[in-house]
Amino acid sequence: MQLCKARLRTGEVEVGVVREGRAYFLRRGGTDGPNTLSDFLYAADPAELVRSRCADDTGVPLDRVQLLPPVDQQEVWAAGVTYKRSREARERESAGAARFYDLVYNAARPELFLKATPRRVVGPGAAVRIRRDSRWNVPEPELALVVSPQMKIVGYTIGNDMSSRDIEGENPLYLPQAKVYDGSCSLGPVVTLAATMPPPEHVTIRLTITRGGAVVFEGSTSLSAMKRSFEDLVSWLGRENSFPDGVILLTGTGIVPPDHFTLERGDDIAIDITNIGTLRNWVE
Ligand code: DO4
Ligand code: MG
Repeated sequence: MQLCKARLRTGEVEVGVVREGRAYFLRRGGTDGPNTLSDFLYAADPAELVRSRCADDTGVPLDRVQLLPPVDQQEVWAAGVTYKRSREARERESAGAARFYDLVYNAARPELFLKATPRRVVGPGAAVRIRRDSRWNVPEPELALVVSPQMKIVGYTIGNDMSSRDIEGENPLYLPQAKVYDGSCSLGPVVTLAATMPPPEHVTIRLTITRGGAVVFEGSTSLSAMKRSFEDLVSWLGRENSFPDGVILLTGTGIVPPDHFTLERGDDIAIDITNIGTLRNWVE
């Protein structure tokens, strides 16, 4: 089962269940809720609550609504160097600090960083940004975990951890500037409920970058190439850290374009993940 958050032509924001290219909006519950996407996702039985709130109508084609990023008040965090490909790329870009990437890849404690606040997140079809003070930028296609305030993984969505490789490579202490800026994160198009997600070995992540109608980069990886388990990442994230609104956790990238590649303004980025869909953005 997949849920979305959408803005209608009237300007109203609704939560919907997505089936065969249509969104079926869910009846709100007034002052007691459920009202927000989080209310549905964090319910004891999200699928049952969705079924009980689904209006008996014909729904709306998805291309007639503006899909919003599936985030309410949550912070977005990210894990890093969880795939060998990411470790290797970082070792090359950060000659002076290469050994730290090898250390973190093999350590028990993962790299975790605050990636975005909701205001910095864009949704499907919107523009992600590259920093004006950077020359080397890439998208990072990542599976995103939707985690409840009780630190339970309730769903999955697609995340793009936009990164400035020259800033990160110059000095690892610049990581927050390489990673966190306006329009640096994209999420969507839907949240697939945890119970309906296939096991990692059956999940493929694909990245396609198109420039002026021509594909300039294509890559894919299997989720099973990830070094750490989701549960391990979530348990480290929850150490000495509470998330009353829940949290979104990007799980790291296993796809890095070759070192000569950088994004340009106007590029189209499509990230496809099995059983979630395709998150498309353009670069501003
Ligand atoms: O250490 C830098 C960031 C790593 C990252 O974002 C990733 O591996 O996806
Ligand atoms: Mg990343």
